[in-house]
Amino acid sequence: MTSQIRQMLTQLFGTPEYRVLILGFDASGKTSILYKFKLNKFLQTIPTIGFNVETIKHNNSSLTIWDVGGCDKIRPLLRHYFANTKGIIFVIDSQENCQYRRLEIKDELWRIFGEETLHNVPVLIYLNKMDVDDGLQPYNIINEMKLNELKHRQWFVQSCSAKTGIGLYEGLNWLVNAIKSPTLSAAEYVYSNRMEDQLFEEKSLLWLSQVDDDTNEEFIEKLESRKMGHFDHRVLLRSIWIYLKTIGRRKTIELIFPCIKAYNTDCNETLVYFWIQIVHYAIEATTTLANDFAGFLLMNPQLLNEAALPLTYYKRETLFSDQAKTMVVLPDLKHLPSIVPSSTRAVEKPLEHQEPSVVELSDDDFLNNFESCTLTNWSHKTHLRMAWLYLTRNERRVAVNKIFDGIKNFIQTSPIARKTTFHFTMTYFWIQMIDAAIAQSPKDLGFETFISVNQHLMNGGLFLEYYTKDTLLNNPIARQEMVLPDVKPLPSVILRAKVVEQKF
Ligand SMILES: Nc1nc2c(ncn2[C@@H]2O[C@H](COP(=O)(O)OP(=O)(O)OP(=O)(O)O)[C@@H](O)[C@H]2O)c(=O)[nH]1
Ligand SMILES: [Mg+2]
Repeated sequence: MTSQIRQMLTQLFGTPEYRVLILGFDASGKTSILYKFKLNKFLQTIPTIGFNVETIKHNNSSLTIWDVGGCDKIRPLLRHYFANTKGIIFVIDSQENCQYRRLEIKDELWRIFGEETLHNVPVLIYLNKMDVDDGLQPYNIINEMKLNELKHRQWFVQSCSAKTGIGLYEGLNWLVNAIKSPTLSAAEYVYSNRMEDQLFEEKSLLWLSQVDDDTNEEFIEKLESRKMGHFDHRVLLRSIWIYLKTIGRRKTIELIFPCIKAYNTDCNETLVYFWIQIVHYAIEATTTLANDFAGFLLMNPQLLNEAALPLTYYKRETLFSDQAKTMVVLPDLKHLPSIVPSSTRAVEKPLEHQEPSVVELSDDDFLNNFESCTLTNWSHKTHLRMAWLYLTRNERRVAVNKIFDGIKNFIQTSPIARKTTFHFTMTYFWIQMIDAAIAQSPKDLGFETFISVNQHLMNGGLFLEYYTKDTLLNNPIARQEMVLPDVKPLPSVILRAKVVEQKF
């Protein structure tokens, strides 16, 4: 709806045009950024003598961007470019390790802030060259440039790389919105209507498919030593999730606020508390054994709805009131979900206390131990992992044979399985359920993530949705051969595979 209205207004009044200046010291990457926007290419540049000017279209606006060379001789002439400027992009090289030069940058920034003609003009600071390791982080810049002392000025620090393009559009989105809504703070910007559009959906999808290559411990270490390259909503959720699971709620609240404040000056206490509550609720409601955040998000994608979810509990004016920013205020649209800790929830127990052989062994070791009948655990989850491994590593017919033969062999040989007897239909039932879940899940998931997105498989009584007890359990024939379900048909993997083939 909002986008339709926007479209109509654009048709009536045309595309708004804004003049934006890119400033910053020499070689910080101004020209590279300009041409990454214009041509989507990382060009070989030479130091700019004079200026480059390009017009780009962004979010229904037209930006005329002036890139003025950063060398000392040109700087005093900059003033001539200031008139009618609606936004400033100031580029800082994140690899700038000379402290003296950083002091010069600070002086230059504050000189710009003091310019009469640039009064009220929003300033986006790009911390460029993030593709190179160990660079400065936004909080270094916020502290060193004393940005917190700025009054009556919208500003935003965005890590980026002209080389890879990362962060560039996030920054530009902020700038365009700040130009259009002069009173919007950085946090409010995220919750403004514009985030409800396609851009937001793309971001959510990206977050959902993101693979974390650091462990939870490494993540917390980076967070607490203030080495996190950026602090976005996904980072907030993951911090809360790890803290809640490891140190409990009271300590989470104690630790999370100083952390956020170190990275982001726009810390709205009510919002942070809101996310703690929502993540806590999701943990309680999700009986996942998996200890990976990506799996948790897959099961709770609503958490990524950074903009809309809080506004289903709070009126916008309440959430962004001065009071809500500095102390927790209660929601005025509906109650926050309440947390009733469940004593039976498996997730509370450390993973290693549950099923050591399932959790600790590598996939190869697990299968070797199964085949040599030395596995020390014969639980439902062990069955699932064994069948999942065969089905994901072999063609279906081969996998089914291996599972049938493997189980029979294990039952005959292993002392821990003596009490079990082989059940043909039951085995086939689980193979079918696991195969159907594999067909529906993203590829290349580890076992724990696979299980966390297919929690129904952990329900050992799932067969009762398909068979009556009499047909499956009290029926000797079902033990010897395949008996068809009498409640509803099993999911058909072959059919689904065909549909997928046709689509592509
Ligand atoms: N690795 C890396 N190098 C970058 C990046 N952005 C710019 N550079 C390099 O930094 C150098 C300077 O880039 P320019 O875009 O010319 O810098 P500038 O700020 O326009 O410099 P002046 O015109 O002299 O003021 C070039 O060698 C670029 O290739 C980046 O994101 N990553
Ligand atoms: Mg240049």
